[in-house]
Amino acid sequence: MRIGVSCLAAPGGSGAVATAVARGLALRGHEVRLVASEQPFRWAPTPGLSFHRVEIPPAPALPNPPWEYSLAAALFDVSQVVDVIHVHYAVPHLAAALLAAESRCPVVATLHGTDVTRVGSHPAVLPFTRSLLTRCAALSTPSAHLAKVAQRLFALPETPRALPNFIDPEALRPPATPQRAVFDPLFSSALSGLATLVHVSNCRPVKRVTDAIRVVGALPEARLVVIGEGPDRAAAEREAEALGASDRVAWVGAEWLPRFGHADAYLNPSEEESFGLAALEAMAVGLPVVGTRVPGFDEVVLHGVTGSLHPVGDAAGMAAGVREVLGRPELRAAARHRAVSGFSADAVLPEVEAWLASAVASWIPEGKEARRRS
Ligand code: GMT
Repeated sequence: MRIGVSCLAAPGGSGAVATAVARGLALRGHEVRLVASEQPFRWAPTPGLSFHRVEIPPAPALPNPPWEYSLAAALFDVSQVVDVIHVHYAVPHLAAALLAAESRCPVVATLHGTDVTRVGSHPAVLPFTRSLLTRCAALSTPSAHLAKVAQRLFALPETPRALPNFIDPEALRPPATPQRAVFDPLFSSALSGLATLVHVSNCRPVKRVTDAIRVVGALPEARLVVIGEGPDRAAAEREAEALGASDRVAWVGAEWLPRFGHADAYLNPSEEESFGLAALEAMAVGLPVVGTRVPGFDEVVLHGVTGSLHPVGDAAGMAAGVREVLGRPELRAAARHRAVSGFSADAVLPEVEAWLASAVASWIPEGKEARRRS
């Protein structure tokens, strides 16, 4: 197939998944064009994969740069030479793709979470989002939970297909001998050897990064490494200060990700998580996950088996969960096993491929709109 993929370029789960799908399908012999504002953060040159940058013309008369218009223009170009356009994160990619593709090729969408739960379902845009979703040739979500939520929110005629986030088990491996000391340079020498928790976050309110601080605040025997930037970071730093835990929290860049397997546990206190790619990646390198019992996330992390789940905001419960997983070293292997056996690229990519092929095969252009055969 010739496939156009459209996604957000900035660090985040949807861009990571879109890039992994684009690369994986290219490596399986498809011709893939990835459209974004810049090369997505996980971009890597791959045979069969090309990058199409969205160029925004100067428009001094407009209040904002015409982003959606330019995205549609880039997708219009791509739509001339592909069999299908696959958009990730519905807002605004879906509107731009449907406008661009007209009746030339089908448009399919992967909904990732907040694109529909927080943005697309806002009363100001809900009827429009619903119209766009019903004009897609196929819809997918990373979890069965989000599929149900999307169907209910938008009164969709069919449940979207659940196609989980996935990992490459070869690229993400646990270290042969985990060594906490790897993180010692980030902390004062007095804190050497403390249990190490890690958390990756865009520090949006939905991630509740401040709860991660409260968890480590309640655990004098632990320290926390956060990869994250975003609106709630300053509040999280103030919380650490207030709890007297600043010296046990280090904020680092993404270059530390490959060392995460040396930590003791991954913290994920989100109030909503359609799947939880960062937690899955942590599991792949052998970390048990302590987080919140929110639907979607509980399809990835199994309480008592690969981690410990607690009510949203229950920092004391999560701190107890950390103590529990620290006492159960066998959870490292269980976490790795679940990541590899349940969410491996080799298992998921063929499903994505078949889903796309079926959308292409069953699509009939109807007037100027693409509709499903049903
Ligand atoms: O979680 C974020 O803030 C990033 C967001 C995104 O769209 O980039 O992630 C969402 O999509 C990921 C990939 O499908 C999922 O693993 C995340 O759980 C989901 N985030 C939320 O639902 C909050």
